[in-house]
Formats: sequence, C-alpha cells, structure tokens
Amino acid sequence: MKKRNLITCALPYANGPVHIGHLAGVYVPADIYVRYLRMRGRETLFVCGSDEHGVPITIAARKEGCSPQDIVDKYHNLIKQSFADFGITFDIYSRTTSATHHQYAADFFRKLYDEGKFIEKESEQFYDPEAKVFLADRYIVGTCPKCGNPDAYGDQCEKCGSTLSPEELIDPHSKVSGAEPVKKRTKHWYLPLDRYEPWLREWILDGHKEWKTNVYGQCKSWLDGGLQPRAVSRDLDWGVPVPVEGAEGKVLYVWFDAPIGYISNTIELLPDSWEQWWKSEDTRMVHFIGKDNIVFHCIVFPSMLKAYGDGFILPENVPANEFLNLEGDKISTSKNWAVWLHEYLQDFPGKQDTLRYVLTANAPETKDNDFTWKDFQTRHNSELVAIFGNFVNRAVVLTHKYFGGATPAPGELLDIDREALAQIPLLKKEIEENIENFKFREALRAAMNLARVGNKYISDTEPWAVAKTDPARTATILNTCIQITASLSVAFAPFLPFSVEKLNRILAVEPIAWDDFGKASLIPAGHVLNKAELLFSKIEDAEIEKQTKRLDDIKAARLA
Ligand code: B3M
Ligand code: ZN
Repeated sequence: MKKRNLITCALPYANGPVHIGHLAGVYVPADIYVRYLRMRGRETLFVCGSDEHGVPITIAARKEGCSPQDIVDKYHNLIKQSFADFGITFDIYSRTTSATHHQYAADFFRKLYDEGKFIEKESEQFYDPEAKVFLADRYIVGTCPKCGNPDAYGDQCEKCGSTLSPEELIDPHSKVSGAEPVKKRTKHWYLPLDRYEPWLREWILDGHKEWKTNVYGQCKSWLDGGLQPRAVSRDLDWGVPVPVEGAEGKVLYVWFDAPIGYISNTIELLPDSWEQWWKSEDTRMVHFIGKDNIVFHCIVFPSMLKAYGDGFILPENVPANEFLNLEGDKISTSKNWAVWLHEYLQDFPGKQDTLRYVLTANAPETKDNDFTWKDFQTRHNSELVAIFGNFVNRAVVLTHKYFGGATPAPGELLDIDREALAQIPLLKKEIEENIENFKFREALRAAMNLARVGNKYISDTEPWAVAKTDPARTATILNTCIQITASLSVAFAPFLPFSVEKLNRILAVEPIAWDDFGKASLIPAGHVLNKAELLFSKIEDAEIEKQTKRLDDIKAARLA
C-alpha cells in the first residue's frame, strides 16, 4: 500500500455559488473518502480551491457590471464558506488568482515552451472590431438556424440543444459590444495530444481497467476518436499571461492553468515539502470530479504532466460521478434551477448532515440521479430520525432511566445479543470495502443497516418491559445497545460528521478510532453517559412545501 494519499476535488468556477449538484458529485464523496483515510491513519492531503479564470468569470463580471476580480472575490469567499459549513475538510482551499499560482502556472508553461513541447499555429478567430477583443464562441450570439431561438450561443443553442459553430448563427453579433464579429488572424500554442496517444492508450486502456466504467468508457471513446493538438492559450485579458515575448493580450487557457492549481495550492500550503506529494512513487493521487471534466483529468492534464516529466506522478484513479438533476430537470446556474448551499442552510440550519446523507444515499455514482424534496424529507424522517436517531435515543434514555446513565455491566449473552453484536464486524467490513472502491452509496447503506440492527434489537428485546422483572437481563440488553451505539459513532463518522460529534458528546467519549470499531466492548461498564439529545428532528411538510413552491415559482417565471 502506498504511503500517502493526495486527494483533489475539481476546482469550482468562482462565477456563482455552489449547489447540491456540486456537493453530490464531487465534494461530499471526496470528503467521505478523506475522513475515512484519516481515520484509518493513512497520511492524506486534501487539496482544492477556486477556479477563477476563464470566460465564464468575465461573462459574469459583465453581467453584474463589475470587474472579474470583484466576481471572483465575492464567489470565492462564498464558496469557501459553504464548503466549511458543510464540513468539507480541505487541507487547503486556495484560488487560481493567487500569486503562487500565477507564478507556478507561468513557470510550468515556460518549461514546456522552452523544451519545444508546444506547437505554434496561426489561425483565424472571431474578433470584435469595436471592443477590440477576440471572441470565444460563447461570446457570439445570434439566431439558431435550427429552431429560430434569437439568443443562441456560438457553440450551442440552449433552447433546442443543438451544437453550433459561430458560422451557423443567423445575424451573429458580439456579446461584448453588439458589433458583427469579423475574422482575424492570431497565434496560439498547442499541446500536441496526438503525440501522447500511444502512451495514453497503454496507461489507461491497458493499465486502468479498474476505473469506473463511465470514466474508462469516455477515455476510450476519446482515444478511439483520435486526439488533436489542443490550444493552451487564449486571446483574453483575464488569466495567467502567457510568459513569452510577443504574447501580449494572451493568457493561458483556463483548462491549462486550472489543474496546475492542484499543484500550486499544494505549494502554497507546503512550500518546502510539496514535492513529496507530487513527485513520489509513494503517493497515490485520486481526482474527484464530475463527468464533464473527465477528458481534462484523464487525458489533458496527464499529458501535461508527462510532457513536463521531472517525476510528476499521475492519478491512480479518477472516480467521476454522473450528474444530479433537481426535480426532474437539469441543474442550471444561469436558469437559477438549483438548491444553493448557502440558501439551504438558511432554511435548514444545523441540517448539513441531512443533505450529506440524502446526496450520498442517492448519489449519481453510476447514472444521473434526481433530487426531489419529497425524497429528501422521506429519507430524513424515516431513516435518520426513525432508525438511527430513534435507536440511539431509546438506548441512551433507557440507560438513564434504569441505571442513572452509567453503562451497565453485561451478564451472560444470549443468542439474540450475540447475533446483533456479530453484525458489527461484518458491516464494518462492508463499509470499508465499499469506501475503498468509491461506492459511497453502498457504504452508507451498510452504516444505516447497523442502525437497523440496533433498532430491531431493542424492539425485539424490549428492555422497557424486561426492566419490570429482570434488572440483570436489562443490564445486558442496554450494554449491548450502548456498544452498538458506539459502533454507529464510528460507522457514520465519514458521512455525518456533525451528528457524530453530537453523538460522541452524548456518549461522553472522544472520537472512537476506526481500528476499535468491531471490538467487543467499546464502552466500559460504569462509563457515565451525558443526557440524551435528539440527533435529528423531524422535517415537517410545511418546510418542504416552501421549497417546492420556490421551485414552482421559478418555473412559472420562466414560462411567463
Ligand atoms: N472549474 C470546471 C467545472 O467546475 C472546472 C474544474 C477545474 S478542475 C481543474 O466543471
Ligand atoms: Zn435552437
């Protein structure tokens, strides 16, 4: 087993707040994984940050009438706060406008440039003669030739879904000034991906058959389609300036600089020891991303690292998820069709774990999945409240009632006790195997099954009835319940950190080590518990109706 784990999450664009789709696809699974690795005592570094360059940022700036820097300042801070609020435990959350990043990304480009790893090519690009800027396809709008939508983009019509090129638009005009775009020659640098194709085929198609089928399949179809040189610079005034003479007005393409952000953020955190993480065969790197980022993390970035050489490691796995929809429709920032994390917390204060739970239980691991408020409420009320919360509460309340809160010593165990306790190591193993294989949904189900075991056990043994006649048997039953409760505090720790913190407070214990999970007795007889508190409170229909009404209103406004 490799010594270190370098875990990265896709750097979110700082052009809007983060929503449940981000959380479900990337940040919650990565955080579960990292919490688990740390609990197992494996050295882990968890790196992320905001992606603050690229056309979307400049579009947002223009829309809000401010500078790109204002936009990224606003959203970087909001995003960073949301992640902290939801318990995502990055070791560093930095940003690609940082001085460290600008310097390192420029140096990275420069080394490849000096070593002749790029090709230089002139081509004709669309240009706005009034604003005097080159226009990315997204900056050119016009009428869709397929459906007549007057607001189609130069790369896509969002109304009918057609893929377009700017040439196809009727009456094309620049989003910047409204002028009609003209073609103008410009020079750019290209990374010749075709040169890396044989190596990529061997590395991925032969070497990583264990990757998730959606990831492997996308890589295979890119490789089978044949790779082309990819431009790594753009004519834009927002980004990392291309560090060569004669490149005024050009910046690194955002997808060239953003993945370098994983490295530069590590440098910012560990200026003296970052190479241990990036250039050691003893490091295992895993990228958590959404499916639209697969080609960049499996083909483009690895080719950049390979071109750079110097001992850079490659990812061992890229467990990309599919997409989460919201009430049957694609989540969309521009259409405001999303549940924003900062707004969620205003409506459901303290219920971070509920969202973490629902998004994991229903994670888009193998196919696109749908988030509905009804399912959210049901999972909360009938799983978190009725199974996990209910069991813990009964165990603790009864221990207070019959034993003054001191964990009673068990007597001789009956089959029913032994059978319940025997489930603990089995489910522990199931959680471990699933997490190690990035199957977080299954792992969470196993944790909840342990709560089911407890809930069934306490219902079957009825300590409240036995207590009337047999205090010794009651002691054994409640001891068993408290041991199961303590196991739940470990089982749920990677998934529900806030609830587990509360549970540990109730149990009056420090966080329990993963290695102790499954041992016969986690809580010694005589250990005094704190007073019971409810782990979860029920979510009422009115709270859900408020959310669905909000979405209905957005839909109605769109149609009006
Ligand atoms: N910002 C794209 C995205 O959020 C991009 C990820 C960069 S990871 C290096 O989909
Ligand atoms: Zn159209």
